[in-house]
Amino acid sequence: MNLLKLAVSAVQTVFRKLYIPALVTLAGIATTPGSAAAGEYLRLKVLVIVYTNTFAGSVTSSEVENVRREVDEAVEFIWRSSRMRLHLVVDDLTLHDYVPEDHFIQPKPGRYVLPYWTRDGASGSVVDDLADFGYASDSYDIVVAFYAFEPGPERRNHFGAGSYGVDSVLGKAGYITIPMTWAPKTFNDYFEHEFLHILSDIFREGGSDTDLPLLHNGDFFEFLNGKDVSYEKWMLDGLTDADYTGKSRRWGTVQGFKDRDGDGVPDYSPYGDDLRITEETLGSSTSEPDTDGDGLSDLEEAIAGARSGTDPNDPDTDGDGLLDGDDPDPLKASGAEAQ
Ligand SMILES: [Ca+2]
Ligand SMILES: [Ca+2]
Ligand SMILES: [Ca+2]
Ligand SMILES: [Ca+2]
Repeated sequence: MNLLKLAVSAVQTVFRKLYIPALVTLAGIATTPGSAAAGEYLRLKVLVIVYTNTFAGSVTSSEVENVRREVDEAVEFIWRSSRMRLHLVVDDLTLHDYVPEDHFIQPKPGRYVLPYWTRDGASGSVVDDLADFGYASDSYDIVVAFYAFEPGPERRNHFGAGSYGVDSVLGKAGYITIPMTWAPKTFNDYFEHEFLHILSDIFREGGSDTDLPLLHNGDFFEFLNGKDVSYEKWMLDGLTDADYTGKSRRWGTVQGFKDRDGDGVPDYSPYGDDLRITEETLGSSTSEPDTDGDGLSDLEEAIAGARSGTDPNDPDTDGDGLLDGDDPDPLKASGAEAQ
């Protein structure tokens, strides 16, 4: 670069820094410091299998529907908790073939877990089922197998959820196994917990120095923070944008999105994805980071609670007279007792 070019370049930089904002202000157009017209999220592909018929019980089609609904809630929870940086694309497979007892392992006596292989290499493993249905290698990042399991009195506490880490099935996918014993009440807790194990694995194997520690200290966390604070949300929220999208990994793809006001909330779902929360689903402005002017940005509103947010179009969501941005608990009217 010669001196003249360097000088021109410097002048252009100064011009951009000083004069363009000045002109925009003169023209009466609001500018947002640090605004960006785009953002990125990590997209992981997940296959959710439901085995409806096992030695330990069977489930009805409405119970299968319930699993699908719960998984959908978990997808929204993960989207919200990650500050809209992690989206799961979920495909479904429901299998009615009988799964006999000897397909399960017992990591502890009497505690059943469905692995992806079968003991003694017998046919009918999860891996065999995936091959039978023609799933290609590396087509998913995570495979989850829910299975019918109704513990009788003699099987009380004899069940377990688990995860096997990445590179387990279909080439690179991590594997999660969850009995349907707990559905629907504590179902999502287990899904989200096991999911975090796999996510930790994906980050670590992908060369990230960010680990997800304390995965089994949820009870202690609850003791410190109270029951209303989600441990899984805290973990996901603690990761930076660079943790989610800054590394190139074998798992997942990084997807760009339009964000004209730079508030971190996508204007709408990119083609092919069904993002659970966008400016479009919220009905919020794509040109104002704080649509209702209450001091909380549209992103802060959307992620205010573990499973719900404040209203980006209502400055006082709980109607107690305190603006959402000034309200220590904007989801509960001050003075109201916990339900
Ligand atoms: Ca936006
Ligand atoms: Ca707001
Ligand atoms: Ca609001
Ligand atoms: Ca309020």
